[in-house]
Amino acid sequence: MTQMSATYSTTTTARHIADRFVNAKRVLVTSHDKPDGDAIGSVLALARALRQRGRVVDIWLSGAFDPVLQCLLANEQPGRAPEKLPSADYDAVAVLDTGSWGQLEHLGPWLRERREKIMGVDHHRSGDTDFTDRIVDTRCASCTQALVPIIDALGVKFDMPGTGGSGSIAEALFAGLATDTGWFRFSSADAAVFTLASRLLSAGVEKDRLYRQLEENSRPPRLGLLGRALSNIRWLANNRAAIMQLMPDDFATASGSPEDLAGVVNAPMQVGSAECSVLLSQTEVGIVKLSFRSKPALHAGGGFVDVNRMAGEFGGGGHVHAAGARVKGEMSVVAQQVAIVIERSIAELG
Ligand SMILES: [Mn+2]
Repeated sequence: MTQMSATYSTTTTARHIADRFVNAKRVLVTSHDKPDGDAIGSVLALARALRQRGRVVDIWLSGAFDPVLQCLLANEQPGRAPEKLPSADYDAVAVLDTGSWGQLEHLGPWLRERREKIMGVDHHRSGDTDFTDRIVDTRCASCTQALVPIIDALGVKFDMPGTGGSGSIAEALFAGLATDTGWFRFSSADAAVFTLASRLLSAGVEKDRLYRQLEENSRPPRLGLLGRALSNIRWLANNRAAIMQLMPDDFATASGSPEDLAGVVNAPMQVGSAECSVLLSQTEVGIVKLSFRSKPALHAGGGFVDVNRMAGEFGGGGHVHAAGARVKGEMSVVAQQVAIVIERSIAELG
């Protein structure tokens, strides 16, 4: 499980990581379970860069992911855990966008046996993996941003005009950067992010097409689930926090699945007083999935709800404004626990 750790930090240089990859004949590149846009963008960007350097690279993805992300894969056919585990001999393994064993459930045992071959690249604050060589750059808004110095050290030119089309390194980097910053809206989208975005757009990344493919490409059940979530919204702490719940019945009625939930947790953030939103969803008996979002209050000097910490109380984690957790228990009990944690966090904020 994710835990705050002072020792989860960079141990080496981008140059050293690049050299280790160049010295490997065959490389496996993977990321956390249920990969998001940044996880898949990171895996694709590094795999494409290493192939340009003549390495044989296999991509492995673990668990289900939002089907809209399929477009990023282009012609790529990644190995999929847990259905299948890698069987080739690898000289090096890259684990991207996570440093948490809890997020590596399906490939975890396979990875633990190859610990000395693994290099990690991440931008999260906390982690409990113990790979000797890793870059943990929490200043980066996405893992794809943290990969750029490594790709530069590989000597691969991903930002020349005309190198940013569909299936390119630049497109994969941009996809991670855009999705992890809420399309450049979150506070993490700083000057360095826009500088990188500019570099990628100059290469020819088609951001309008990517936006439509990634953000305006949901299936109808998403709206069904959004409607059902909004219909049971509960406001806490003077309308500063919202809780929504989706039960197996809701998924059945909407003909939806957890992959259709992308963005549903964000809806309450349209409300001015909302500083925190939590979506509780249940599709398996006895398991409640928690999704947290927060935004700073509008009033001057307002702090914000750290949902990474909040998710941590439920064995999960993420970022200060977006985090998640999986909890064993009944919906009504978990919802009550979440409400208590929210009330307390907001009371602490004042
Ligand atoms: Mn990320």
